[in-house]
Amino acid sequence: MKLEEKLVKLTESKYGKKIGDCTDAQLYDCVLQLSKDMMAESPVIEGEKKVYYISMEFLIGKLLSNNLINLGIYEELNDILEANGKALSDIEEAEPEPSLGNGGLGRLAACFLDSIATLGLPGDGIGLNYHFGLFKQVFRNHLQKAEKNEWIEKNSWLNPTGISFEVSFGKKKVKSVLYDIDVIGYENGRNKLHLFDLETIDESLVKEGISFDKEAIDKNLTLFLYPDDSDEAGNLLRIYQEYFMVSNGAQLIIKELKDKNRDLYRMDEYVAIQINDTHPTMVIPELIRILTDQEGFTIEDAICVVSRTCAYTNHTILAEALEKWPLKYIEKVVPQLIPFIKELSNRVAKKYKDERVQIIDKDQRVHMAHIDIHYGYSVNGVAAIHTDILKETELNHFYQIYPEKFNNKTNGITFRRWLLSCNRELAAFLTETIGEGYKKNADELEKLLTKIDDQTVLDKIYDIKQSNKAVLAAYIQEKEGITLNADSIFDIQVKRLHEYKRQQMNALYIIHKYLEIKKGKKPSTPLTFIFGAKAAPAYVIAQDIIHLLLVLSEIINNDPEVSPYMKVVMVENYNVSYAEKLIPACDISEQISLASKEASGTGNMKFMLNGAVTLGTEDGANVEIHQLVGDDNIYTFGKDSDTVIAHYAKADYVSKDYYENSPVIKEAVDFIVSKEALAVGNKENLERLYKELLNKDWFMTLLDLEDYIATKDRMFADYEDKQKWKKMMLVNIAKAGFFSSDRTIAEYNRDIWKLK
Ligand code: 26V
Repeated sequence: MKLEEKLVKLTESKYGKKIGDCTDAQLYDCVLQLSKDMMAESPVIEGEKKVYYISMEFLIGKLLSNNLINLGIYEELNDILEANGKALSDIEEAEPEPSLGNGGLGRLAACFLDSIATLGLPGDGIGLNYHFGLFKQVFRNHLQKAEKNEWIEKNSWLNPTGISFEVSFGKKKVKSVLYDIDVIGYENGRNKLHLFDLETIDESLVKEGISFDKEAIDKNLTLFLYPDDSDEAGNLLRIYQEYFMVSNGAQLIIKELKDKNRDLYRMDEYVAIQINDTHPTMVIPELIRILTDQEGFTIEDAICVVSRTCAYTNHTILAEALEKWPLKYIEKVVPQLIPFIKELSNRVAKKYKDERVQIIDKDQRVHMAHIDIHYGYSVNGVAAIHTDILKETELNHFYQIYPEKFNNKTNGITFRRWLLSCNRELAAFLTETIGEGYKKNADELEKLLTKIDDQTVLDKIYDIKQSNKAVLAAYIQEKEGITLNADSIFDIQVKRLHEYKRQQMNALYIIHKYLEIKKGKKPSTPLTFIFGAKAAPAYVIAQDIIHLLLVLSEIINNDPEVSPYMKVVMVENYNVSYAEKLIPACDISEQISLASKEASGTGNMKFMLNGAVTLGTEDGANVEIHQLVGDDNIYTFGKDSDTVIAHYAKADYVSKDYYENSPVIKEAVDFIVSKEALAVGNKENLERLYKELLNKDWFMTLLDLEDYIATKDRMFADYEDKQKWKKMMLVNIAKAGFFSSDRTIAEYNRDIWKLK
């Protein structure tokens, strides 16, 4: 049956209407069904060996447009809808966005699933089906408030499977239900994302905002992602969630092996388990427990085969983000794992005396990463500099023991979503200019370099950017009620709010610029500063930084002397869908983390691919972007990671010195508690942030501020040279091919998974 006939049949049977008479929501429902039916017909990818990517987060975003592209029917459907007076872009708006991730780590997992399927590799995701996901952010009185994000509708991408497992928390038993989401490769077969849910989940437990009874495990387990971890009940719930996921995951993996009559003693020949950060680490002792308790393995055999099956990815060196659970907590949640964790720990203690490599430390805390490193066969970082820091500093004592386990896998992004889907105009122009090949082989983007002196190509890339900026300006007008000048420079920083990412440094630049304009020094081209960021509800300083940004936005946008020259927007509830609108419209990509702290970053890659120029520190994947585009096509600044690491080692960074020695820094920092700021903002929030910057500034904002101001000013001046800017845009697009997650996944497979 032809596509149009299928759709007509669906709208008739579901709603008794013709295509043109349906609402957008009804059409979304029908197109969802149509896509699901087509995906179900696509062959499941099979092979000798399969990878399970196990992760507490899969930030998949809306799926409709991506799935239509991968099914190869986007254009045709677009035309059918248009012929009936409908727009696919409106229908896409009707899809709710699942928020099953915090940020980069979760989004990476989603990009990886797309690439695994696209490369035709057998590989499934294992995660949790959070009913309200990560919170929805709203702003009230210049402060972030958290609300639940309802995304599961009667018809959704979730397919019930009928599969259910029992999970024991000591004597308490709960049952799971498994939902699958089909993951369709680009013009290729199908894998699955397995999302486990609690059979007895009770949504009515959530009363006000995102608060709920944290003790009622049999009702609350899969309500939210990352519940508040500031108290013991929050921490325990997190451990309950982690164990629920890995126990279900382990049972599913063993079931699939048995269904295929595989010999469990040779599990490693059929399965690779990629552990996404330490959150799923308990899968190691859990598998060992199941193999010994239920499958008759000796502990020796169980440890041996599990260690050859599990591989670990590290995504951060931040000490506060490395999981170290009190043994007591784990004992409370899963007493049955304790003998196994102790056994693994004792074996290490017997062999190595160094306190730094122990699994259970002197304070009876379990270092989850240490389980992964001792009892996994691969340890990888996510960008070259990050892996080097792991080897040389953070995990050096492990690198000494197991040099052969360490390897780097620089992150990547799926070009299907982050170019073909979010920037259709640019993708079409690239196809016209360099052919179709880049869609399957991202390195072919380099062909664009032959057009560096082709004025038509340069002009067109610039024009597409201008048109994307106009689209974004209209969207922001509608959503945020702020009028933007589409001819201004769009400078964008979107990512989770964290002090190490230094949104506060960007805010200080904005204050500096505002004061300059007040003194009569006006920028040649108006400036638009756009932020998007959610902050963990319990992270006080992060809330204060959001407050400052909202206060600055209010002051600046309403100052008639200044607002023609600069505007500041903090968009509400930044998520994947918002990213898809912001990234194609960006001129300057802000990647300004304190060197050594951002493991990789992946937003940096998305912006580059869409023709933005990076303003960044030598951190994470920025270093590799710099190497690829060369000094002339990126703006770097700030102290390097060696200098920063030395400051920490010597504890000799004193922010007050920088404040006192620089009138420019002093003026900007003082503004935070000026009469003007306090007239709009809260004393408590602003004073706390001010004091933090002066007396602590753990992530060294003031260390790089002067260099940041100078480099950013130079960048704005260079924007005036349109020809130069257009060439920088072109080089950035042309060199982005390396950051395709297809490349990353091919490397994971070559070096770690070795699927046939
Ligand atoms: C977690 C936490 C938890 C509580 C306290 C503060 C804190 C700070 C950071 C984190 C991050 C955990 C791991 C993570 O999300 N890493 C990100 O992984 C991305 C994909 O590899 C990478 O691009 C980002 O640079 C890295 O931050």
